[in-house]
Parts: sequence; C-alpha cells; structure tokens
Amino acid sequence: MAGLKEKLYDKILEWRPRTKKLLQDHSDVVVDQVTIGKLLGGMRGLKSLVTDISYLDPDEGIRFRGYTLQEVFEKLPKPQKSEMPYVEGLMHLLLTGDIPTRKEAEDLVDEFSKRRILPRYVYEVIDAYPCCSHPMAIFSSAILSMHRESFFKKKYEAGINKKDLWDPMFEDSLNLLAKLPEIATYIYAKLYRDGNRIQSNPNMDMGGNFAFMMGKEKPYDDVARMHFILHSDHESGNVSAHTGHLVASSLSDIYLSVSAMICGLAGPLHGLANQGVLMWLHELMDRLGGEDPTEEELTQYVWDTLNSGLVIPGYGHAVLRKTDPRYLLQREFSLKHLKDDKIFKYVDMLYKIVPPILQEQGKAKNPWPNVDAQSGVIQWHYGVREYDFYTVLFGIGRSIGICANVIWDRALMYPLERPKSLTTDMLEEITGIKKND
Ligand code: CMX
Repeated sequence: MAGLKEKLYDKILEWRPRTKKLLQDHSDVVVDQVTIGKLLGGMRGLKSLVTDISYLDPDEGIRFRGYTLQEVFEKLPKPQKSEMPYVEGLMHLLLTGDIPTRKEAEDLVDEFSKRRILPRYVYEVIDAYPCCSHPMAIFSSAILSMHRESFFKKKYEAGINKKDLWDPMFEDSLNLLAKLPEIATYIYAKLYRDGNRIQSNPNMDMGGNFAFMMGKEKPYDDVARMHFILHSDHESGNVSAHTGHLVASSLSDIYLSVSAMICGLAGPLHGLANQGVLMWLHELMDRLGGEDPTEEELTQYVWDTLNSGLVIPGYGHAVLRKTDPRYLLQREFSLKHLKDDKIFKYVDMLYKIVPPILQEQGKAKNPWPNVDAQSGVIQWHYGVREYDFYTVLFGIGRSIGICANVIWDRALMYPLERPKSLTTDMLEEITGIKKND
C-alpha cells in the first residue's frame, strides 16, 4: 500500500506543525466553558475533542473532510454499473482529505482483498457463542480475538519512536477493515442461516463482496456501499467514535479499540435504534392485524409510546437540529427503489406525523428523524429481516471512521485522554449550596 501510505505521510508531516503551534503558542486560549449543566448533562455540546476527519453542523449535518454527503456521493469513484461509490474510496478520503482517483480507490480495493482472510480461530470464537447471543456481542468478541495479530502491539513492545506509531496503526487498520465483512457475514450465517456460508469473492470491492457473501442480488451491493459510507463517521463525540478514540489513547491497538467501540454502538440510544425502529413498527403492524394504519392510528401509537415513557426510535439527536442528511439520502434511495414497500410507507407517514408530536410534547430538542429511522427498512426490503443484525452493519461502517481517526491520533501524537472528575459535594461547595466547614 505504498502509494496511499506515502501520501498520508506527506499529509502528516504538513499537519504536525499546525498542532504543535496551537499547543506551544495558544495552549491557554479558552474554547468553551464547563458548567455544572454540562457536567451533569452528559457533556452535551461541550467543545472538548479535536478531529479533522468529519465535522457535524447542527443544521447542515455531517461533512466528511469538508465535503457534504451529497458531494461525497457525487465525487467518489464508483464501480462499473453502480449507483454508489467504492467504500474504499471513502477510506482514502477520510485518511488523506483528498477525493481519490479511480485508480487510487481500486488500489485500496485490491489491498483489502489481499488482507481479507480470517485466522481460523476467529471462526472458532464465533462458533463458540451460544445461538441466542446478540450479534453485536459476537462481533465485538471476534474483533477482540484478533488482538494477538496486532502489528502495532508488536512494534510497541519492540520499542518504536512515538512519531512512527501511526504506521503500524495504519497497517492494523487496513487488516481489520478488510476482514469485517467476512466476520459479519459469518456471524449472519451462523445465527440465521444454519451456518450456510458463502465464501468471499476476491475480485469484488467491499460493498459488492459483502452483498455477495450475504447472498443478495443487485442493488444490495449499492445498499451496502451506501450504508457503510453513511455510517462511517459523525465527528468524535458520539459514544462509538469517542470510545474508539479513548481506548486508543492508552496506546491500545485497533482491535481493542474497535471491539470497545462496537460495545458502545450496541446501546439502544445509539446504534441499536435502527433495530428499535423496526421492532416498534412491527408491534404496530401486529396491533393493527397487518392492516395499513390511518394517520389517526399512527398518531395514537406515537402518543401511546411517549405516554408510556418510551422514546420514539429513530427520532431526535444530541447534536443535529434538522432532519439528518443521512436519513434524507436513504429516503432518496428508498423513493427510487422501494416506494411501494409497505414498511417504507409507514416510515414516510411517520416523517410527517412524529415531528409535530415531539414538538407538541416539548421535550426533545430535535424532533426530526436521524439515520436510524430509515436504514432498517431498506435492509428489511432486501430480505435482511433479522433486525438484531442491523447494528452490525452500522458497526462495519463506523469502524472506517474510527480507524481513520485513530491513525491520525497517533500521527499527531495525541496524548492519553484523562479528564478530571469531581464529587457532588465539591459541586455543592462551588455553587454555595453547601458551605465548606
Ligand atoms: N422520543 C421521545 N423523547 C425524546 C426523543 C425521542 N425520539 N428524543 C429526545 N427525547 C427526550 C429525551 O429522552 C429527554 O427526555 P428527559 O428530559 O425526560 O430525559 C429530552 O427529550 C431531551 O433530550 P434531548 O436533549 O433532545 O436529546 P439527548 O441529546 O438527550 O438524546 C438521543 C439524544 C438520540 C439519545 C434521543 O433523541 C433519543 O433517545 N432518540 C431515540 C433513540 C435514537 O433514535 N437513537 C439514535 C441516535 C442516532 C445514533 O446515534 O445512532
């Protein structure tokens, strides 16, 4: 992978003086204020992390390396006869900040193909799991089991200059990313296809090969490409991205970091919401005996959910204050490919019904749909109906962003993350509620 690595190294050498200057000359400049509200409110919105891979604007949504999602999908090279770009091209963009040429994207496709073979013990780890296990638990363990392969770990133990740590992190990241579709589809075959697995095709790109191993025809290859690209990064503060970065800050390798981030992604307020949407919609269908709901019935269902103290899955966001562009892109695809799908029609009705209800309820700061409101429906349409599996798909995508971030963390030699905690007594003393006697 000499071409990409050399390009990346040039970028790293160019970037390092910027970080160094900020640290040396402007270290005391105040960026944000830490209030008690932030401390007790999950640090929501606190400007306390740095990443150059993506930036999330509350109104506009995500930009990858400065490009809007629309631009990313337009500009990245696409495989022949595909609507969606190479996922490998996105990795090139996230790493270098440059839109790759077709050749650069295809070089990375070849590289992934060479690195995709799983060690035998990974299959054994997956096989050892009891069948009722959630696929995210298996996914995280399978990734963790490959820690012993880490080139980063070996280099660190042998003694390597801190400045060079990005290089083995880069190698490990490519090795891991290339293997994720193999791991995920093996888990899928074990849990839902009686172990009947389709071997990978070394001549295909990541999205195409994933579709092939899932046993899916076109346009599922484009669904996979779109899904992995859309879910890859959402700046650094979300649970999965932050976990990956935090764990790697202790100089843990990429296997440990990505395995941990998968655990964070598996929570219902984060990546699991995409399966939550489908479960919630199927409960409604059962309630209506399979009949299409009227607007009144749907409205009642939304209120019943809220009144029983539950959240509406797929709606709201900690940062976004408008409809998530990742939702809109998937909606555009759905309008083209699955406009007559029954569940898509539900989802489309909800798009009109839920926001005014959340506004009327007055709690959620963002009443609009997020990425998870739409993604499961597309999977369902193409026959991936085991919705426990949906978060694994999110996890493959998110790993791309984590790897790009962690490689740059090492390139810029970011330190161990270690904020300071206080006690409730201390907060009460600061506020004057409790006098220090
Ligand atoms: N339905 C009902 N209530 C909601 C809501 C929703 N979709 N979204 C937010 N609220 C509520 C919160 O539960 C909170 O209530 P309390 O004050 O009683 O605790 C209140 O509105 C304020 O929350 P907020 O500041 O608007 O949102 P947060 O930053 O705390 O949480 C999120 C963000 C995503 C966890 C929340 O909107 C939610 O639970 N959404 C549903 C689950 C979901 O779709 N998650 C996926 C997010 C995307 C992803 O990361 O994958």
